[in-house]
Amino acid sequence: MKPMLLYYYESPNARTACAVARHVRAPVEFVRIELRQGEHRRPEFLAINPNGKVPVLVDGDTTIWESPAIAAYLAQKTGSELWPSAPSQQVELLRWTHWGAAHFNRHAGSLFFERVAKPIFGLGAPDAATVEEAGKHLRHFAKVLDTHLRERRYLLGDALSTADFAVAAMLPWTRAAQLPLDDYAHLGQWYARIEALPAWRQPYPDADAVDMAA
Ligand SMILES: N[C@@H](CCC(=O)N[C@@H](CS)C(=O)NCC(=O)O)C(=O)O
Repeated sequence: MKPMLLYYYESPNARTACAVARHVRAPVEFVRIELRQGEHRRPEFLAINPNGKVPVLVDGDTTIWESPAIAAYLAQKTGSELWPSAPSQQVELLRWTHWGAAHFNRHAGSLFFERVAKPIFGLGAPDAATVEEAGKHLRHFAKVLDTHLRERRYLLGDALSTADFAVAAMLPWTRAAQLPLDDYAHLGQWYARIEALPAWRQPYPDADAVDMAA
C-alpha cells in the first residue's frame, strides 16, 4: 500500500496539518515544499493543488487540500477522538473551524502577512492601514474566543478536537506578527494547553526544523 503524502512547509496552515498528523500518529510521509524557491508554483505541484498552496494530503486516489479538511480526514482515518463521534459536536467543530478561517485567522493572517511574510518574500514594508484594520478586527474576534473559553478547556468543551488545531494556526507567530492578544487571559490559557502538546511543539519530520520566522 502506498503511504499517504503530506506536502507542507513550516508555515501556519501547513503546521496545523502536520501537528494533527503527528498527534494522531497518522502513517504519512512528509514532503517539504520550499515556498521561498516557488516550488508551490511548479506544474507538478499545481497538478495536486491548483491553488498553489500547502498543505496537501495525497492518499492513493484521494487528494485533499485545506488544512481543516486534511485534519478531519487524518483524525477520522486513524479513529482519533480529535474527530468527535456525536453529530452535535461535529457541528460545533465545523462552526469553530469555519469561524477560525473566516474571522480570527483571516485577521491574524493579515498581520502575519504584513509583518512576517512580506519581509521574508521581499514584498516591501507592512501597510499601516491594513495593520490597523486587521488589529481592530482581530481584537473583536479575540474577545469572542476569550469569552467562549472562559468556562471551557477546548473549543468543544472538555475534549481537544481538530478545531483547536485549526483555530490556533497563527498563534506560534503571536510575537513575530505582533498579534494584539495580551488582554485575553482565557485565550492565553487555552493556547498554553495546545502548546503543551508534543505534536504542536514539534510538528515537523525534522526534529531541528523551526517555524518560518516565528
Ligand atoms: N485555507 C488554506 C490556506 C493555505 C495557505 O494559505 N497556505 C500557505 C502557507 S500556510 C501557502 O501555501 N502560501 C503560499 C502562497 O500563497 O503563495 C488551508 O487552510 O490549508
